[in-house]
Amino acid sequence: MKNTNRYTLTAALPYANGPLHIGHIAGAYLPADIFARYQRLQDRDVLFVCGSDEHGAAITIRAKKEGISPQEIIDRYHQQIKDTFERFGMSFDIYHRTSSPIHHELSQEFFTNLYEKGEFIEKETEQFYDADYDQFLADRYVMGTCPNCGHDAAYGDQCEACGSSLHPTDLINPKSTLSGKAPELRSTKHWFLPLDSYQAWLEEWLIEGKKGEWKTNVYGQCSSWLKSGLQARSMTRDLDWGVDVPLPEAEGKKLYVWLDAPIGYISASKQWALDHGKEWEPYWKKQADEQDNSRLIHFIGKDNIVFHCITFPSILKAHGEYILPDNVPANEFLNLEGKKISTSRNWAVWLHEFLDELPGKEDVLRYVLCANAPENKDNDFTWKDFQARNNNELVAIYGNFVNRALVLTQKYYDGKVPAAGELTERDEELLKVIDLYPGKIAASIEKYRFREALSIFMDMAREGNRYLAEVEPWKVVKEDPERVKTIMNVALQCTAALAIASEPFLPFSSSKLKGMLNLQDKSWRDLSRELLKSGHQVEKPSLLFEKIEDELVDQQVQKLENSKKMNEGEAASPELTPLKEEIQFDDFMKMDIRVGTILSAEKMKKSKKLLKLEIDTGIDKRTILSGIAQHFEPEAVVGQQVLVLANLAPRVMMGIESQGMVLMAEDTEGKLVFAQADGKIGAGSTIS
Ligand code: B3M
Ligand code: ZN
Repeated sequence: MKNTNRYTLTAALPYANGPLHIGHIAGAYLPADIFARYQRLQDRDVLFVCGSDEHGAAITIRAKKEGISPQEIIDRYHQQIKDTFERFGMSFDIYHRTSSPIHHELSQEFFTNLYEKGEFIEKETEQFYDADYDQFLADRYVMGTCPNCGHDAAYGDQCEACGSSLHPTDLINPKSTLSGKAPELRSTKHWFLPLDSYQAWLEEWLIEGKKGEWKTNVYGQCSSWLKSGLQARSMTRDLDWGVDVPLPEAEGKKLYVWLDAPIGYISASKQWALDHGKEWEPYWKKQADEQDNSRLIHFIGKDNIVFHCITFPSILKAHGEYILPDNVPANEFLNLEGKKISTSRNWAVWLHEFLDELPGKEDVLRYVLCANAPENKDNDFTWKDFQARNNNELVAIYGNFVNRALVLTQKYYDGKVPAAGELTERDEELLKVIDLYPGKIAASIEKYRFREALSIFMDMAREGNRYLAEVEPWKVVKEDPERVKTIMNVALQCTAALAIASEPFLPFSSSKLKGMLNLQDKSWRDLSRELLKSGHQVEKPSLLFEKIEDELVDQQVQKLENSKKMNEGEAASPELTPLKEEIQFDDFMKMDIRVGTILSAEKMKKSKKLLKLEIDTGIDKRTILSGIAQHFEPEAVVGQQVLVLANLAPRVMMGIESQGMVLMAEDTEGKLVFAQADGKIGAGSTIS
């Protein structure tokens, strides 16, 4: 039997390279907070940790983009993220950061521990190097043409057009995003974790051991990773930002961010123990009796599954003194108004902006993001649904019931809970709900089914609301005031149960309602059909939730649309790649630009971006692949006169030779337009 008294709960460490949005919250943080609050309410020993992930290319790319140091980036966003989590009611025991000395030391200890055990393989590898910047290039610092789909801005680790994962040396025409030049290949030594040698153990610990226990989306992804066979992964990088590799011969090398980041959960725990005079080992180290091992649960989004289920457990296993994750209930992704959330296109609801613009609506957002959580498949957030759930559920059911119960108690009994008389069957029906529903909510939370748990909570409120609507105390009170005392006692017991059971999901309104009921000292263990004793004083009520009007929703939708337009405009001035090096007049004179006509156009099967064009250049008819498929339908460009760079060296993409380039420009909307071409085809470029 597993120890169910101590829990070590972690929430993915957000990169300190930008603000939080609702996708982060729905994916990892809200489920974690619900689970942590619930376990504390069961009087369990919970350590709930999080912190900023402050290393890796995500930070340095942002710093380069803004022309400031990585330290300035992480200081800005670490503070903003920490504040925003606090305002949103995230109940971490500590929100730490991986740039801290305690984290660097622990990460280096881990590395040294594995190094001294001979767990790493040392290997010389070829890596791209930018001579102008005198630095090796991390995968995201190399861009080029995707060998699979021809996308001309694929990154060294992934092509975002066709999704294939790449190695930088796969790219056609690779360029450094620092100097814009073609990088050199230089050899460099790195230390690899031979994940393949953990394959058998992972198949036993995970595939056998977690079958039926872990969520199918998580278990499925791990199985396919293991089926495809694990490869050795480098645990060090040539970077100027991160945790130093603690080896004399590793000058200038840093730990791979996915080696140090999960260790951040442990270093945060160490810091918490220091801050509070506590022990951190019981939450992370194997205990003499494994029954006393803490239960380690990682709350993450699906893009972090492999690191939390394969890499980090292998590192913990190799170290030998640590417990392993008991569960990793990863969520899928949340979309916004039917589209993928995109930080670069500002297609997001930023949490700090939500809290600024909709003060007092933290619980509404928690409610909606839990009710719509992408627990087993991607799901969508719309402002209309946000309004509907607030008005039709929180206001019309939960808030309405609680308000009626408290208003009538004030009106009839000056806020004193009346003694119940003889119970009718109908009373018994609602009291049975109070007996049963908290247990159902608990069972769902224990299985990480938070949507289900929340809907059971709302059903309990619905039953209370239905009870009052059916027994109508406001009518009965004239001829049978004794009966109404029983009704109001029963209704108030239900209100008290809702106040306590809502805390994991809706901590702000739970605290407010417990205040109105004078129940501040009551907890889950006190839940019962007789929680409120007769004579107990309750306070004058105020509304738990306010109706949300259309204009508030319209404002938010308009704000999204505006940011989309603005971003399309910004796209017209792509800041992604720095200005290329200066060319001379003679260089320009080498270009032969002709006016041509598009004779035919067709989409390419394996590419979202390319159209295959047949063009009459006046000197010949030729094939050119052009990255305009997302801007024009093939039939719309046939007959179009275009400017063709006719003496560009041919290039093979997806097996087809492209002989030249069609010149395009971007308008202020970020749409591609043909560079103006009119005149007889074949006309050459003249310089005015
Ligand atoms: N910083 C989050 C992400 O991939 C990553 C999580 C680390 S958890 C140790 O966006
Ligand atoms: Zn591609």
